[in-house]
Amino acid sequence: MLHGPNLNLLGTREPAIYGTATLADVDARLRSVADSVGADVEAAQTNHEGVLVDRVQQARGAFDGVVLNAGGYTHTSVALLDAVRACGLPVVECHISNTAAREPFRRRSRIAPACVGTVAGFGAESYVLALRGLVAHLEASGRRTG
Ligand code: CA2
Repeated sequence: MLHGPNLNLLGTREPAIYGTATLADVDARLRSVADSVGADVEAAQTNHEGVLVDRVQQARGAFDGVVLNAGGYTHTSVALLDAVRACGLPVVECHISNTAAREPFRRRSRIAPACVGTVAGFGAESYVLALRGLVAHLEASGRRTG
């Protein structure tokens, strides 16, 4: 699970858009859902584009797939698109808010073309749905190892 910029602020500001769950709450819930389906989740957050690129690159060989909430870099980062493409793993794009219903600049995702799918708009539950989608995708494609 990779969390991008400003998501460390979850639960502390803008609850009307991003809810009241903290990042620690999200990660704890993901671990519990992962446990229930026999998967392991490692979570990391960074505010830095290059670090996000590093993390996506490093996922290859270490994980079966990635859930990625790239935050604002979703809409701007060709570097992240290239990293998602290059990592060769299934990546599920995830957003707390319904980006399609917000400002026009949030409607375009740079990374979506390289992702297996996108979940957006379900609050913190988006992460759970994204994880379940990723596990289902791995099972259907015979790529689940853990
Ligand atoms: O809805 C999402 O998950 C987003 O990825 C969140 C990003 C935004 O730029 C994307 O368009 C959609 C922003 C993350 C900011 O997170 C905050 C959380 C609490 C308080 C302030 C910011």
